[in-house]
Amino acid sequence: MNETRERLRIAVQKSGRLSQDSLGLLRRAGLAFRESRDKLFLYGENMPVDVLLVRDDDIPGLLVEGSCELGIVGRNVLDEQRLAAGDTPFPAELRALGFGQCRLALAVPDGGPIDKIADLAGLRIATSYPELTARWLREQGIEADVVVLNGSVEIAPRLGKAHAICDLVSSGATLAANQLHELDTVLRSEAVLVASPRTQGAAATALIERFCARIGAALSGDGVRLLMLQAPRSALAAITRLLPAREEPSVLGLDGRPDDIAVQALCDAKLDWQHLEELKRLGARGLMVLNVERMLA
Ligand code: PRT
Ligand code: ZN
Repeated sequence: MNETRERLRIAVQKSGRLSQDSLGLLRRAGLAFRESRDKLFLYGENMPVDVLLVRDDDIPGLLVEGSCELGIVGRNVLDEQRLAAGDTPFPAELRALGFGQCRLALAVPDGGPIDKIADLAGLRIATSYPELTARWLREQGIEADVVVLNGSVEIAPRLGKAHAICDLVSSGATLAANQLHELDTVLRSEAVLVASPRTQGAAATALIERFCARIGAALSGDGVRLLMLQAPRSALAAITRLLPAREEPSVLGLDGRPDDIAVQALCDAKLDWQHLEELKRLGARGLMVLNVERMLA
């Protein structure tokens, strides 16, 4: 944000694995947008926050140059580019966002000669993440050659281009389909909210804080359920023991029914049908489970 632009810009992946979840999170944080004609820009209608839709690899650079104040990007992309940038001021990770989980893993062919990290010495490793791979090799005290490939890394061993690979894995199906297995995890990754090192001024800082509080409230509701029920007062201890509650439940008396109580409990996603059936057996009535959209402390 500068004197000519009193709005924040957040860079988000245009189309890919992080796009839907990123925009969904912004909407859950209460932001509403109007799309530009070229579909590269979303104009914030109810908060001075606009979205720039770009390739994920461009996001750290846009923040470094100050074209955007915030971004949502995979930690794998952020940390790879941070290592490549050396001493240049680089975007900081403000918080992890709970989607886009994956890991950068070192993987080797099934049934081959490599079965421990030390066996990689002197061999060739194919990856799209040369900086993170080289850092991991240094940490392991191994000298090996890193070959950069920008796609289809998993077929490199079969083509004879490399002995091992270092690639992103989520379910592991791609590795299995290519007769590879993991030897070690190089980096645990997920989508993260990042901030430009160039942002200045009290107005921008205040707006970023407000935006982050909104994101925090939207994320803190994830997986949280509000359970409401009525029950005999005598069942309270058993009910409290049973519930996967995140804090002590609120217990309220009921007018004219001294033996009964109303209970409200914030529960985590473990709350399931079995809990509800057991609550019924304990005498609970009028059970209601509501998804929590957002929470403010
Ligand atoms: O066009 P643009 O440059 O914006 O997108 P992109 O093609 O570079 O990225 P995209 O959309 O594929 O991924 C964006 C981000 O999603 C990554 O940087 C990661 O942070 C995150 N992510 C999460 C993943 C995966 N899971 C993932 N599984 N990115 C890639 N993969 C690939 C992986 O490279 C491998 O080919 O999926 C395959 C493995 O998946 P499994 O489930 O078989 O293990
Ligand atoms: Zn990309």
